[in-house]
Amino acid sequence: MAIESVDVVVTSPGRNFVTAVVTTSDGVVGLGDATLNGRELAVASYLRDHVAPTLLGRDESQIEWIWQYLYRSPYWRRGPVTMSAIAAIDMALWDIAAKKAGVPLYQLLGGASRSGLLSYAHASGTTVETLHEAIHGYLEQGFRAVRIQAGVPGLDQIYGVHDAAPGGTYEYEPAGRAAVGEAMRPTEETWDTAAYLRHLPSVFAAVREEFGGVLRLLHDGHHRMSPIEAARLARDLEPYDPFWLEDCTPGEDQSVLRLVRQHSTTPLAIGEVFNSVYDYQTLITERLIDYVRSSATHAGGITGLRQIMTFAGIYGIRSGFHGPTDVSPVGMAANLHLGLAIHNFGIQEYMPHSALTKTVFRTGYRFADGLLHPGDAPGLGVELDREEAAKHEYRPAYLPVNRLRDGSVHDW
Ligand code: GCO
Ligand code: MG
Repeated sequence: MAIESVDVVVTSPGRNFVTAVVTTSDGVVGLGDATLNGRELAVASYLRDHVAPTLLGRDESQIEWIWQYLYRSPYWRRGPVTMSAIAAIDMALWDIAAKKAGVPLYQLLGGASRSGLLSYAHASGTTVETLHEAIHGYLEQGFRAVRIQAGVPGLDQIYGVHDAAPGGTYEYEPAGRAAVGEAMRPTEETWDTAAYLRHLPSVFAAVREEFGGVLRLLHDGHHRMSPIEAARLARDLEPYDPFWLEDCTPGEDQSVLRLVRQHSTTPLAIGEVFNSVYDYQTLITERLIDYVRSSATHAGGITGLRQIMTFAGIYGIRSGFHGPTDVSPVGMAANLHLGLAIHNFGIQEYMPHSALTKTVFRTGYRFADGLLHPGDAPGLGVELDREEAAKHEYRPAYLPVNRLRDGSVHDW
């Protein structure tokens, strides 16, 4: 059989998503996530203009060959736009292969290595009291692990820190959005690392005091620290037994993690902005991290992410796949199938999509007792309702920009 069409669907049910829809000559449809937060249309064009025409008529069962073709043939390699486009095609081809076999995708990846995937939720609060409320809310839902982010005295608005909306819902969408057809500029937030470093250990202390020692606590540093600042925070959080400290420094310079390692035993997670196994080369071979944060969506699909996890497995490093709302339900399903199959699974981030998003993407994965499972429908187990999708036009949306008090642009 052969690839008959590759369509690209851009839709915005509450936030933007880009989906590749691959259809074979015998009528099987596969879905792949190509959503790159804030740069969605660049990937849509890459797929439509540069990838789709080269795939028509090719044998859709040659998943590895097509991955290598898309990776090696354009001359330009890696980068988030290219790798998200490759990811979408790769996921769609795996979806098709599993649908043709009549099995959930994890069965083609070696079968289930476990009964479910330990997942963590995003708990945050502008104050310690509201943070506690959020954690209590997630515990009631069954979570056994939470990422905790808190307001810092003196800073107005911090990325990822929100109190529950009226009615007690903890859903939030980090990217600001314009109206259809309108231009927008990202909002700017003021950041102060010294204030953050002074405050955060007291938040961990308060949460441990309220919730005891068993609950798994994670924290995301959003790339905001210098190496020595990161080393200090990792050391200061140690008494509170964090599950991990994520993105403590910007990811580009892998060697700086050596300094952080010298000063603490806090487990480290990094990689949501990485795109390939090469981004992890030093981190993995020198065991500078404990968890791989990539998602199938931004790391070349199931094939790309599996390469990373096989490499990591040799060094005892585990997965902590990126699962924010900007990874679409299709990308999330890809993470879950791979996570269920690999031996070196660690934890899965779970930021549930809104009810509106789920009217466009019908998902088969389920959450119970702190664990996610991809479900047992053939393929990835996600359906795209194209009629519903067409009702939600693309709207420009950007993550906020981080600036210091003097106005200079800061990492985040
Ligand atoms: C996380 C993240 C996200 C990202 C977002 C960027 O750990 O889930 O850091 O909130 O910032 O996915 O697109
Ligand atoms: Mg993160």
